[in-house]
Amino acid sequence: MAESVYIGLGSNLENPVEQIKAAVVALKQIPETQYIADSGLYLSKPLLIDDVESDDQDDYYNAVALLDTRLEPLVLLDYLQAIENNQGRIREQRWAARTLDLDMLMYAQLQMNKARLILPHPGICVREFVLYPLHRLCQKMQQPDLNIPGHGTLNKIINSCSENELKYVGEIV
Ligand code: A4P
Ligand code: MG
Repeated sequence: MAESVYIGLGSNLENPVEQIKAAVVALKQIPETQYIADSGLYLSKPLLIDDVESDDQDDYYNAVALLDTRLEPLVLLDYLQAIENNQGRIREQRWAARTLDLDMLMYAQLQMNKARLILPHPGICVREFVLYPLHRLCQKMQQPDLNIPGHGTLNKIINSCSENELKYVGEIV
């Protein structure tokens, strides 16, 4: 059976819009997987953690995509990480600037806590650059609400997350 999976895309290095576009092309080529739709592109201020020397990080482009897949979660993660690597992702430091980050936000209603994969993604409920694109994508799919396992419904969670300076900038074309 195919399962619905939401993927968060993010980039703030080396022409981020082109990085996101290339990632969409690559996501469409994952075997046993269908690319259903995406949120379109958003511009967001970098969310930083204290020990990252990155006060001068560029703004991010972010998006959320919906896939239907027959792949198991860890197999899909392998494909996502291969796409990141193909697009020149260097993992020096967590939360450092990056050419491409592909986060598995949700895999159906699965909850999992393994070293390689935590589901839903731990940041999902506090990040405007995840919640607002996800909400727009659900509206596009005419899906009135989405349950985020362990957290509650998207419509409720989004109410306690400010948009900050998030900006919708258009479709990914
Ligand atoms: N991993 C565990 N769970 C998952 C999951 N659900 N999806 C593991 C993907 N990977 C998952 O990830 C580190 C490890 O997490 C991987 O080995 C994987 O097996 P990474 O992509 O190598 O490192 P990272 O992205 O620097 O760390 P992390 O914790 O994934 O950070 P986030 O949550 O991706 O946040 N600001 C804006 N405006 N926009 C952004 O997109 N992104 C980040 C990074 C920070 N600030 C941002 C943005
Ligand atoms: Mg990541």
